[in-house]
Formats: sequence, C-alpha cells, structure tokens
Amino acid sequence: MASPVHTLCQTGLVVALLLMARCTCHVGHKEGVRIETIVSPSPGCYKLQSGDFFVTLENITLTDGTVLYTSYLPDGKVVAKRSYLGKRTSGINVGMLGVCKGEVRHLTIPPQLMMGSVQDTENLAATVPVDVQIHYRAEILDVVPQIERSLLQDFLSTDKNGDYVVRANEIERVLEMERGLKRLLQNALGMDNIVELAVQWFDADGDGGLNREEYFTLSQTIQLDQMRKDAKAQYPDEYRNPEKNRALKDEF
Ligand SMILES: [Ca+2]
Ligand SMILES: [Ca+2]
Repeated sequence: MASPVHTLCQTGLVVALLLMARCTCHVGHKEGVRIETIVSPSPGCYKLQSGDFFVTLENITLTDGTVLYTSYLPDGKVVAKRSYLGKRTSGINVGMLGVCKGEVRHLTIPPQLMMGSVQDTENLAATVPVDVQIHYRAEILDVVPQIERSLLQDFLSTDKNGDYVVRANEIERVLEMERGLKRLLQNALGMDNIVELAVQWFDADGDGGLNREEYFTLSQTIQLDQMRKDAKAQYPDEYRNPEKNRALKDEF
C-alpha cells in the first residue's frame, strides 16, 4: 500500500504533468521564436497573413523589465499600433503569422531576430545586449486581409481624426470634397440627411460611430466604389475643379 507521502508525490507529479500538458497547448516554437498564446482565438477566425493589416496594443520589454516600446503611455492614454505584417521586425513577423483578432500572444524573441536591416529596430541594436531576450506581448484588436486593402485605405482616409471610428461629421467632410458623390446619394435616396441615416443604419453596436467592420459593411452594401465611378460619370462638373477640392481638403 502506498504511503501518504508517496501518494502526495504521485499527485504532485500528476498535477505538474497536467500543468505542463496544458502549457504545451499554448506554447510553440518557430524559427527561434517562442510563441505563447495568452488568450486563444475564436474557432474559425481569419488568421493574419503576410501583407495583411493588423492593429495591436503591445509592449516590448527586455527580460529585466526594461520597456522598449509600449502602447500604454504614462499619462494614461492608450495608443494602438497599426502595422502590415511583413514590414516589421523578423521575430515579430514569425511570431505573429496566423494570429487572429481578439487573440493575445507573448513572443520571446532572441535579439538577433529583432535587428538586422529592418528600420523599426535599428535603434534596438544599441539598447539590447546580445544575451538578453526580447518579450513582445500583443493584444490583437483587428486584422484586415490584404485583399480588402482598398476598403481599408478608404476607411483610414475617411477617419480624419485617426481614432479608428468613422463618424457622421467625417463622412460629411468627405462628401464636401466629393460633391458628385453627395448628389448621387441624395438623388438615389431622395433625402438630404443621408449621412446621419447611413451611420444609424450601419452602426451595429450602437456606439454612434462606424468601426472598421461596420464601415466595410456600409461600403460593400451601397457599393461605394461603383457609386464613386457613377458619380464621376454623371456629374463630371463636380470633378473639374481639383484646385478647389484640394483647398477644401487642406482645411482639414
Ligand atoms: Ca474618426
Ligand atoms: Ca458602431
């Protein structure tokens, strides 16, 4: 019969093995980068590919806690970082490939994988000793596939104040510059307050503005790209005064 101490040791071993097994599910290694998943992605989510756009809240620290970069500023502001995968340091490229919106990852990156020719990390070479690991922790706020690049560029250019939400006044500003499009929309819908109504209609979460996904839905539903082409064809006079349009744009 096993002694209580033996049983305790066995139990401890089982718990340790279980913890290790649980940990192994969330930790992987790829090309020298340790990839730990802190918050798992939703099943079936779109996975970040090279060339895709993604938005993160992130911290880059050294093993001793030295902060190299953080989204969390001392004054309490939080500044999300926007990137295209493939234009970042190689260690991050390797570790972030396949990440999903909503996921949180912690990468442990050897310093030589953070440096090299990538501009982002040029100044790290002077900061990071060769024997120190770099810790990159990122919460993924958004992922936009490369195939949706033109929709994304339209969203980012409409988001005049850069808060990643398009509000009615920002669409109004765009329509002040694209008066042909404004006329087309007003004529098609037979009403003047089209912007206010559009924002209300597509504001799925009811926060008063259009986040990236809500704006894409609006854009695709009304076929904004095609409407722009139609507006240019139907109201060419509105597009014949680029100097005036540029002056209006400069005001913003
Ligand atoms: Ca905005
Ligand atoms: Ca919204």
